[in-house]
Amino acid sequence: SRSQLTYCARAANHPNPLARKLFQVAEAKKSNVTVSADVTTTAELLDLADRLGPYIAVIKTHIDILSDFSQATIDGLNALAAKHNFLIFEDRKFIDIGNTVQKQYHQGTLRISEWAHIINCSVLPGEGIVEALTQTAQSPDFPYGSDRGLLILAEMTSKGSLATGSYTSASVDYARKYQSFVLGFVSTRSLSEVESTVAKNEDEDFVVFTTGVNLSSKGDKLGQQYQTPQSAIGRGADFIIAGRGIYAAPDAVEAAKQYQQQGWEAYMARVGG
Ligand code: BMP
Repeated sequence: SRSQLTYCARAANHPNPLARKLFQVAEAKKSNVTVSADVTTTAELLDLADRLGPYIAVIKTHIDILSDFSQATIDGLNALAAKHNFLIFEDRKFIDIGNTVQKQYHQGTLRISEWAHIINCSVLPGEGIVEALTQTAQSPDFPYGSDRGLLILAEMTSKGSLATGSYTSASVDYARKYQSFVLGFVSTRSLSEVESTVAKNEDEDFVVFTTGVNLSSKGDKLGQQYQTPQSAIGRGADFIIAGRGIYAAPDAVEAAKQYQQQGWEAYMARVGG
């Protein structure tokens, strides 16, 4: 199955340029770690990105939690992404009618399209949200070409999550329908076997990002539920996302190296390397 292929093989065959780049970065850095850099000032964010940069494939931001977002945030992130060869994922979780999300994504206060290679959305509003974001990214005057992609939030790690069943299968439907912009899913497992009303293309290769990864905790007091890198990758994660497990560790750099090593070993075991 797809999950037994190496990142290298998937990079070679993938039709989407950003998916190819993701796999190439993972392979080059021997890292499938996405750090969720949930800090609240630009200085902390850039400092974390610079120190962890060598060990991660992707940095995930919640740009609206920064108390001092400005052009310096954008410039700093872009410069560090180039310096350390990582991609930027803004975890904005668009969830609105098409006309609104187009304005939230492109231009607006946060200018997300300017600096985030990867964005995500919920399909709660229906197919139109995916259609709208795809249309914006593929319009002739969109300046960032094919260097942008979308993940569909198909499941959530919080206790009692309602992102299950028909919501999750609709996520797979829309991923299949808008494959030119949809890179894959944020989910807790591979979704290629989930029932979908849209026929599966035998060559399809959705990228799976799994949040809620932590080596030393089972959850938090607000309903977060964790699994280990081994468990996430065994269930089909291609990229593991860890926040507090890394940035709140006594030594964030040591923690990033540890997640990198464990994530890579689990991947190697999966592909039989
Ligand atoms: P932490 O590893 O510190 O629990 O952080 C998890 C990160 O992943 C947070 O940024 C959270 O917003 C995000 N996240 C999640 O935890 N579960 C989901 O289902 C989807 C998420 O984006």
